[in-house]
Order: sequence, then structure tokens, then C-alpha cells
Amino acid sequence: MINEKMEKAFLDQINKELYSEYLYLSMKAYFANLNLQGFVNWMDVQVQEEHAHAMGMFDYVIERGGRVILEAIEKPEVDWQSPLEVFKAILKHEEYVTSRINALMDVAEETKDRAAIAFLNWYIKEQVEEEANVGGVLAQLELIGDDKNGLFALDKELATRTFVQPVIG
Ligand code: OFO
Repeated sequence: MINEKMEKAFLDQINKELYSEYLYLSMKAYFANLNLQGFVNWMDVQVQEEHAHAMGMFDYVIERGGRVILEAIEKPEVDWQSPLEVFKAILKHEEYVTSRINALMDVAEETKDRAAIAFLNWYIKEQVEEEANVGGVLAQLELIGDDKNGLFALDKELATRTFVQPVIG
């Protein structure tokens, strides 16, 4: 059975993962209006990944005998200055999420919850990948600068990203 402190920490993180999903959906809408369909696709994969992250924790809390209580999801930002600014915001957000996953691991360690530690190891590794993926696109956008052809070439590349349902835990 999950302890109360651990359960509360997981519920808080489920809310943050759902917020991530919502934020990336808002970014997907931004790119749709710019008619950058590759970026729309990239964000769509990101949205699905965040949903999977939230549901992984949702299922885990229930599996451990806990009770999932959902809270309101914060309103996401709706506007950015450019694709570059979007990716700067994503990286900043992912770094924040990494810090929250680390805090969750701290609670698991403090409460000596070995099952939660094993489960959370997946999320620790996933955050390394998340930051690297976003950082890669951000670096390309920085190189591209104001070059429209470069932006369209990147858009084509981002159109090839596909979602793979992760096996969490
Ligand atoms: Fe769930 O990793 Fe991004 O936020």
C-alpha cells in the first residue's frame, strides 16, 4: 500500500504531467496557425507522451492501493514570439519537470518506498531523453535564425516524428 506522503506527491505530479500535455496542446495550436505542419506533428507526439506519463502514474497509484483525485489544470500560455521562443519555453518547462521528478524520487527515498524508487527510475531516464530531444530542435532553430528555407527544412524533418506508446515502470 502506498504511503500518504508518496501518494500526495504522485497526485501533484499527475497534475503537472497533465499540465504539460495541455501546454503542448496549446503550442500545437500555435504552430497550426503558422501552418507549420511538421511542428504540429512534433507537438502532437509530445502531447501523447505527456498523457502517457500522467497515466503511468495514475495507474501506478491505483495499483498500489491509492486513490487518484484530480485537481484543476492551470491555463497554459497561448502565444509566443516565434518557433525559437516556443522551444526555449519547452526546454525551460522540461527542466522544471526534471526537478519535480527528482523531488518525487526524494520522497520515495525518504519514505524508503523501494517500489516507487524502481518505478520512478523510468521517469528519471525519460527526462534525460526529453531534455535532449528538445535541446536538439532548439539548437537547430538557433542555427537557422531568420532563414525561412532552413525553417521549412526543419518542419519537414519534424513531420517524421512518430509516437511510440512507452512501457513505463
Ligand atoms: Fe512528462 O516529461 Fe515532459 O513534461
